Amino acid sequence: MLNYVVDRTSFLEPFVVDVDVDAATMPKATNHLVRRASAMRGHYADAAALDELIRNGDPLHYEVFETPVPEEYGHLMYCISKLQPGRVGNEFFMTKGHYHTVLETAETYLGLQGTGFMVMKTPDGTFNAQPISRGKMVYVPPYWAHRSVNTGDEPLVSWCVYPGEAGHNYGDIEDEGFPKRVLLENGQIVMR
Ligand code: PAN
Ligand code: ZN
Repeated sequence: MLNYVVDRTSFLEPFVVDVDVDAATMPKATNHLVRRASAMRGHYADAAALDELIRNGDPLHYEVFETPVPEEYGHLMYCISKLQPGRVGNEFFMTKGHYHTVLETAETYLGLQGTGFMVMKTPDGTFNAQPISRGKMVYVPPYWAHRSVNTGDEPLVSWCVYPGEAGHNYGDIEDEGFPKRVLLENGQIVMR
């Protein structure tokens, strides 16, 4: 018989969670994070365009639905991320982006609806961007800060999974900024 000792990692009973893939919600989510345009100050190049958006109703930017498990080594956090379409000036709507506090932790993002990019950066400044849409899974390896960008005209919905102990570090990438922005220029999606 395999012996096990429950010490580093909480023991849970198995469970099932309802995920409404079409509506992009977890109906019984206990955590529902909502970020409106006003939560995005400092993130877009065109601060005046963001202020204008905030004055004109402060629209919903993105939501994250989670039913959390212990934030511990061994567990897996999972969530739905739903980012609205739109632009601030010529820059596509995006999430704040973060490093994981435990930098050596990865994340998978399976695209469910919409189209966009996962833009990523290492602490030494290396940049990468991968397309995401229904049926594409972006693997965000350890060490990479990550931000989703919606370049389409419907919500960009993804299913995220990451280690329980990962945590979110927003401050460092906010100070550094991502090396490139995703913009609409002359009808073309460009990164620069
Ligand atoms: C995702 C993100 C979610 C929102 O669950 O947290 O897309 O983006 P921000 O956290 O950058 O505002 C994830 O990457 N979790 O680790
Ligand atoms: Zn993450």
